[in-house]
Amino acid sequence: MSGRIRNAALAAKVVPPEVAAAVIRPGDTVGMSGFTGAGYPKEVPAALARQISAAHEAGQDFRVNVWTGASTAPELDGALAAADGIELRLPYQSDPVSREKINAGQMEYIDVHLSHVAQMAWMGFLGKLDVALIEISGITPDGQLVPSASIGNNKTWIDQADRVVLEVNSWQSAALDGMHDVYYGTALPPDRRPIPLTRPGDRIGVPYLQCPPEKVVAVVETHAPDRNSAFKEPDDASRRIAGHLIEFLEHEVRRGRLPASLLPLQSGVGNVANAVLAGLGTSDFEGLTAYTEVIQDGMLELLRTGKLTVASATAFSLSPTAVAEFNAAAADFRDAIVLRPQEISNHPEIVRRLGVLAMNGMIEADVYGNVNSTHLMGSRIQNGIGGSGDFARNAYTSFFVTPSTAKDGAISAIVPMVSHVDHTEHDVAVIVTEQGLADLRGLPPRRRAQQVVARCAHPDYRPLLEDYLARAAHHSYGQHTPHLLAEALSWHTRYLDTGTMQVSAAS
Ligand code: 0RQ
Repeated sequence: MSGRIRNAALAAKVVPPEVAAAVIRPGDTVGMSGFTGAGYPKEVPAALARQISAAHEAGQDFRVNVWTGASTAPELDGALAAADGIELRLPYQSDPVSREKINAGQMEYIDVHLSHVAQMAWMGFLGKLDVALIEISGITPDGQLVPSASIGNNKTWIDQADRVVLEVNSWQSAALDGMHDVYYGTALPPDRRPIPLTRPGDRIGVPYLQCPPEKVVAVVETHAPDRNSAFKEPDDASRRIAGHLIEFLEHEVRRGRLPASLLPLQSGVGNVANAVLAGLGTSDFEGLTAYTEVIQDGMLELLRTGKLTVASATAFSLSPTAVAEFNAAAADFRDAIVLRPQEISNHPEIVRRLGVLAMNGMIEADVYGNVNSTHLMGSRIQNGIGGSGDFARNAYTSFFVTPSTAKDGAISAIVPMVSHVDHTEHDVAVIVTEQGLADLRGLPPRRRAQQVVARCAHPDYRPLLEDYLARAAHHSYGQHTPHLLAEALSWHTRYLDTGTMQVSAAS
């Protein structure tokens, strides 16, 4: 035993992963821990996948519904999807095997705002939760659960499930103990009270997850790393996006629209977001704070250098190098990092109160500022909306960033009309590409379009977009938000027909 299970009653429930997996039956709904590759169960899902495969080989139907915090890793989503073991998945995922199954119509997927998931479960909108399968990093002598590298929806899964299976992972740093803040004060309407959080570093809850011991049906010990891929070194486009954004923030400080230490930062996942954080590291800003979902490499580095004084999130999302650095010095970060349930890290009330600066990636934006974060060519899901909507709608200023083209220039990320809408023009304040930055605040639609095309579109596509807008200005049904509907939608079909938006557009 690793010594992480300090409660005798729960230590007596330790079993091998296969025995724990057998608690899960065909048709069950399982709430699993895990958020952006951190804190997900490592061994029971794989054992479950083997049991599902064996059942399929014996001609039996065996699928489960999987709810998580957000994306997990190959040992969970990948293994279960490869075994054709998932009937329905929610909320955010980024697993390539699952993505293929979802886009082939073989797996159901519900894409939900991350702050909504817990309350949807409490309200009963999602159906019954049978099992909670939760990675933790330890158990206290009095049976409280020390969370792992993410909290996500674990509080809710433990509360709602009939049966709880725990994976106690001794690979996770023991210094995580004390870093979490689990708020048990949430309620359903009409009994809701204000959430008493007014600064990103406030602690309003308790450090441990609570679970009645009789609900725990199995405990498994593991010693296995979180799996996250390494970030790419910021490329030229990412560095230019970061540069535009930082110049804008400096300008806003000079105009008196932001304090010198800015407002709490939220940064999405991915390489561009990481490059922006790296850019902030070399900027003159000091005393920064973060109220975000994930702490990725760039944010850890800002904490290490002292540029960032405090970071609130629900999970880590660190590359293998950064995770090794964190685990070696986790105690040094304990006062500067607060991990919370995702219904609090992403809570609209708090995001609005703090005045968060929200920076998220996107697939494409249209000239009027509507943003597609999820669907390639309007129908093929990439990941999911994740927390981007929680932050974008409620932010002080919401930024969306992307390179101006995809697929080696064959696709423009600025289009007349997005092929799928995740964030409407009402929730998008600033669009940034490597070409420049369009500040859409306070602009009516036609002026927004002019700014987006002039500042953000790639020069290869700018004339096509200008031409579109010029003709729409004459032939559109209405002149408030001019569009040529058939042509707007044909941008995407041009790519599907010919492999480029541009060649066909010119023809
Ligand atoms: O396809 O993999 O086949 O090459 O889309 O593109 O550039 O690698 O994407 O890592 O920057 O993520 C929006 C997906 C961007 C992400 C998104 C193709 C492109 C590639 C992926 P290939 P990149 P990035 C908090 C915030 C929603 C959730 C969120 C995301 C693939 O930021 O998931 O914000 N956001 N959460 O080639 C067709 C276009 C394209 C395109 C890119 N315009 N048309 N294909 N691609 N642009 C965190 C959480 O919530 C957990």
